[in-house]
Amino acid sequence: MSASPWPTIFALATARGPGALGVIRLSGPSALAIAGALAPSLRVDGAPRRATVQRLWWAGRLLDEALVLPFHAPGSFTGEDVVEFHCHGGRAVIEGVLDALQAAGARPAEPGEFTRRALLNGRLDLLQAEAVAELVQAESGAARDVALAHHGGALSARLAPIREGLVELVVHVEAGIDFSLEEHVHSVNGAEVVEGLEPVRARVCELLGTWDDGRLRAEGVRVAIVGLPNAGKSSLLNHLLGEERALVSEVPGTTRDWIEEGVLLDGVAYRLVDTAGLRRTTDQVEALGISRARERVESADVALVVVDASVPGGWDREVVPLVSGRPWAVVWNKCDLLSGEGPKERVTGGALAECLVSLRTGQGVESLWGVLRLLAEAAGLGRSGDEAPITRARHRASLEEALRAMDRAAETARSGGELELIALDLRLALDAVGSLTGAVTSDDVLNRIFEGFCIGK
Ligand SMILES: Nc1nc2c(ncn2[C@@H]2O[C@H](COP(=O)(O)OP(=O)(O)OP(=O)(O)O)[C@@H](O)[C@H]2O)c(=O)[nH]1
Ligand SMILES: [Mg+2]
Repeated sequence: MSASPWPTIFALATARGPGALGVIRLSGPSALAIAGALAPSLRVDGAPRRATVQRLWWAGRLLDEALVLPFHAPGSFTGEDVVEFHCHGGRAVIEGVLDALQAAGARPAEPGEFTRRALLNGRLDLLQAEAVAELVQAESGAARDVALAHHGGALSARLAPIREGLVELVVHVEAGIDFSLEEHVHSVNGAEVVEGLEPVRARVCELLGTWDDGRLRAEGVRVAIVGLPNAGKSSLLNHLLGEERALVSEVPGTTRDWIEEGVLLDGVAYRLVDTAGLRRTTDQVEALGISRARERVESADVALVVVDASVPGGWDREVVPLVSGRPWAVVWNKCDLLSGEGPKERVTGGALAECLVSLRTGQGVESLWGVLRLLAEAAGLGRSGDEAPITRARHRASLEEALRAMDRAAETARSGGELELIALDLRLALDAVGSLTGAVTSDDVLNRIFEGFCIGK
């Protein structure tokens, strides 16, 4: 039995609902004893990590015949004694086993509680714990690759030299404070601090430079589809998805609320957001839709402006201030209705690309994917080429905090300021870096991170 101070917890680790298998996890000091109470033939003191088929009973009733897999502390995911029950995935079977585990003395796990224990028992650091959630949520190959790199410790490894560099500097500066009167101790001077900070700073900046790429790979590229009513925005969404997801009609103002759907392109997820056509309207509901459309564009990484090429006034220059600030392109649509060469109007205001298509006949639509890729790359996709980029706002905020503290320390050193002040800022930088891996982390931060987990992880 492990010496864990926490109660024994359980949860269904696989998705709820009928399935071939439902895996239930049990972790904590009483895990082996509780497993033994359900599975009388289980040898709880037997070899760990050996799966055996067991009949599970409770209150004289047979609940399932399941594969039971015990792990002994500390050699388990959580670092505690753990038992996995690979049950038949039917609702009644799963409910029966979960009820029995509770009756036998375990309690239902909170979201992320298994991973949290793994963290607290030193089985994972915080970046790796986050990667567990990233792996569960990964929709694209790109997101999976980044999550696996993080899970394998690649990002933590990038932070190690940053930490070491800062620790070395802190030691030097603090020695300078403590032994300033002793001649045999070399007291650090300002120039040495500034010089010593240089390579550490460069590493932090390099990591910060991976943010856009990392976020786009991990979360996907948010693409806002905007334009005047009836331009063909919903037709474009449907075309890119390959299904009739949004209503298309000749009535201007068909789309009211925004519609978001994901699609994969070259292993990267694109989150396409169709929005209400932009126009002045007295219709209250439509106006609400339009204001939501504006919000979606503001939070998008890139935008596709759809324009009806067949009508004069199809190009709406008022859209430019809305989409600028992110890479955007113009999709001239309805080219099947054009008699001459191309649209008579010119786009004004910095579009990255233009393409001429007919979403009705399919003319030119092959170019749309290339345009999307171009926009995504302009937004930063693939820019870092880094195996383990930073992916979360938390990562960026901590690194920026470290950078600010380092810059303050350098400034103090340059202007011949107190060593105490320099040491203080260096320690703050160290804390900020430490908060990334969880070396220095408050309960509040942990709560916020694990809130995002699902139960059973
Ligand atoms: N001729 C022609 N008609 C098209 C083309 N693309 C879309 N349409 C038609 O244009 C009309 C409007 O298309 P939607 O996709 O609903 O346009 P929208 O921009 O989503 O419109 P709202 O939701 O009202 O803002 C529909 O009748 C479509 O069938 C095209 O390439 N050629
Ligand atoms: Mg529409």
